[in-house]
Amino acid sequence: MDFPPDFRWGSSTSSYQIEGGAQEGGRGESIWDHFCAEPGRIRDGTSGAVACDHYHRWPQDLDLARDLGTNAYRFSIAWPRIFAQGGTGAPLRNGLDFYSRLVDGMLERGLEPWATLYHWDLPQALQAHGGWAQRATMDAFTHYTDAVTRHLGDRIKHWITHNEPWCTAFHGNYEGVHAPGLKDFKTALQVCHHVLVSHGMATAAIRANVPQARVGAALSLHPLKSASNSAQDLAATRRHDGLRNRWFLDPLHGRGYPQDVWDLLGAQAPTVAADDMALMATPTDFLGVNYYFPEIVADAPGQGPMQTRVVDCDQVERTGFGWEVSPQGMVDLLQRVHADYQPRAIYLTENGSSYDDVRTPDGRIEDHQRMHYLQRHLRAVHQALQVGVPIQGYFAWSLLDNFEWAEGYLRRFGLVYVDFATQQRQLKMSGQWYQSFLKEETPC
Ligand code: IFM
Repeated sequence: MDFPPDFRWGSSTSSYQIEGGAQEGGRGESIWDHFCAEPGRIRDGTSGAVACDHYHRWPQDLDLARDLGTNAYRFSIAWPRIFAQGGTGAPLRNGLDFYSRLVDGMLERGLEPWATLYHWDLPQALQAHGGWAQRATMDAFTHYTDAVTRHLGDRIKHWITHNEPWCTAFHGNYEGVHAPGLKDFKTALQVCHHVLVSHGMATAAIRANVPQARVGAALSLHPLKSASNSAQDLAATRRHDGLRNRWFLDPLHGRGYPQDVWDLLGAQAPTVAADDMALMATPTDFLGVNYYFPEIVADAPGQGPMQTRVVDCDQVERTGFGWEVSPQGMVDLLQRVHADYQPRAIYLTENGSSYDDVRTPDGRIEDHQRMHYLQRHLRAVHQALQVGVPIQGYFAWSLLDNFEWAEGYLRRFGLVYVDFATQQRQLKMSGQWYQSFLKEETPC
């Protein structure tokens, strides 16, 4: 199975999920440190304070990424390591130096660095002043972006402004299951708006500092199916798509917010300033797509902001996390995004699965299901490429088992198993398979 010769093959991680070292180098508190300390927020009562201790063990982790045979590595920068309070003063030298060493480590190992600027660890000091619901946070984010790109832009050419703005806004501020744990739809929409505008502001800052930068955002997108062919369910699916997918895709591609959703929001709609829509539409070089699962949608009067519900269908295959496994959904989604929006390039910036891994008596991790998941999704990428979708790379989520947000350490997504008691790493069978696939020894 042929993939383009310059295709990026990678794995993906994020700062709060792997770094640990929460007290080191002058790092400030993030909203996730704060959230995890509140009883009942995290299913197993843990936090990312130590996580994979990547802060100290990064050379070993980058060795693992290199040994997989990947040529790129996606990671994120912890904003509170660079600005402990998130303000507009001088950046923390220790934080910049940490990422500088990390990036040098990637380059020494033949891994192209792909940096995400915001993967959810907002400085708590900013949240104390309203966080992303305040426009000042957009300025602070631009200031942080400016400092980081001045320092690392000589070596990092690929920049992702935000990871999954949907989660930032709605998991964090409407459902209350992620930090900061609010449950207010209007706030969530305002947060979402500021995140999307700040994407444009940051893009300009990156371009100013980084010659030949390639910039994009990573969106969590879902292919949707209607629960039935009834007019009600079909209309509900369209509304659900409006908030889940088009609310992000449309403004980033210069179309403004989808009018049908805007009309439904009424007084909940965000406040939009004069230049906001133009900023959100700042041209990018690629779209990052994080694909996990499709959703089946039914009409549900009175339920949720779009009067829709996601139907649980027991006929489908699911991961250990309960997420539907649908490689065809990935093909459908990629084709749809290409047809409707024509981004210059698409990267699968995340895709992966969580299962309960167990060691065999002789100590191996035989994660057949994850391996099979990976194989089928790589075939789906290939299928989408063959019908003309401009996919230029695939980043498996995740290199390592890590802190899975509200689920704590109960969900393992890694190609590498982490024993959190000893911090021992061990390549799983899925990781071995990816390795042999990348060496072109095994087809997918
Ligand atoms: O672990 C997360 C990641 O931080 C963002 N995308 C989805 C992953 C799995 O839930």
